[in-house]
Amino acid sequence: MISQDLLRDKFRGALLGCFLGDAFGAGFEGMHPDRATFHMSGLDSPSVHHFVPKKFSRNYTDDTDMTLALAESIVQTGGVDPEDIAKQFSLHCDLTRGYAIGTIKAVLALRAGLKWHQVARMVFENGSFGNGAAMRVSPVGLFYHHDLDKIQEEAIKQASITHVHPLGQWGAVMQACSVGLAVNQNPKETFKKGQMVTNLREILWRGPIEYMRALNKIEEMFVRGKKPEAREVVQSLGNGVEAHFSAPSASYIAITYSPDFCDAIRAAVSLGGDTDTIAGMVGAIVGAHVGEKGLPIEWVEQLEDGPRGRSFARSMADRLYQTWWKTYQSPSE
Ligand code: R7I
Ligand code: MG
Ligand code: MG
Repeated sequence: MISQDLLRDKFRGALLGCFLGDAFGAGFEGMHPDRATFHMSGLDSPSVHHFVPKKFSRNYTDDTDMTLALAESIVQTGGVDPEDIAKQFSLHCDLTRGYAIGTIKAVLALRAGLKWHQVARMVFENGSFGNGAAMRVSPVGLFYHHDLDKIQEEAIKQASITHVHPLGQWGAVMQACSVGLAVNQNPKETFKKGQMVTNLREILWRGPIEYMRALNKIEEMFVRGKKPEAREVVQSLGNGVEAHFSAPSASYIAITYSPDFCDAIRAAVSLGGDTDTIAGMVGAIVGAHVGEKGLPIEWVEQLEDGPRGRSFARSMADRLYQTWWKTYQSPSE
């Protein structure tokens, strides 16, 4: 049984972890894995473990922006309500923060008055398989951490506003389940790798085959034991903007490196490609494992702190935790 203090700290860890990974990763977007690896090399030694590289951007992008809007909606409605999420996206998404075309068009259409179920096929006729629904989904993993089946259902529901392609939706399921499973792990121990893969399999067999194939590859890498080079992880699992080429990489890196937050984020950035999103997803999973107390304070203090900056993200995590407590734990229930 997790204490209330620890659980609240885990909610904070996940949202700030997403923020950190997103901001840190944004400085390395689109890099080849060899170049990204070069930038990260040498920073894992104890004397420079918390060193903040110059290319570390302090500013969050769409990944954190949408995560906070989704969290706001769960707080407002006590669950996942697509109509309200669409309203929050419409009100809060700052489209200058590195959004991709599918989501930009969807948000603009919502602002123009279209309903939430009318906007997801405006750019891609089969729906987007981008990782936008996965990058923002950590609040769902936190809020339903006590029920993996519910995480699956609600992750898909929140995805369907912008991502109706099954690959886009199930990338969100994989990421949300990884966050939920991380909440339930002891922050003082490494992840129970075999257990994590088994639990993810129990959910992901229901979705597209790509995610089961990725889980097989993840398991093979665990069996081999030695941590592979970034280039090999990319060859095996991907580093792209597509949900199925990024959510599995994020889960793999988080499970492999947690509870060391700095090493996990550096390993994510070393993959190159969609670095803000993969590092943001890794940050959310590892943050849900170790809590804010397990995050490097030197890094957190660097983050922007404007109206929707790091203090806002921390208080959003607290409100999400309070909503969870009132919904599922309150003695008056
Ligand atoms: O998924 P989405 O919100 O993008 C998230 C990414 C993250 O890396 C963020 O950090 C930000 O940089 O953007 O936005 P979408 O436009 O729906 O999907 C992202 C991209 O995936 C698209 O712009 C396409 O390049 C690609 N994509 C597709 N390409 C061909 N056919 C997604 N769906 C399709 C498709 O059906
Ligand atoms: Mg981004
Ligand atoms: Mg990205």
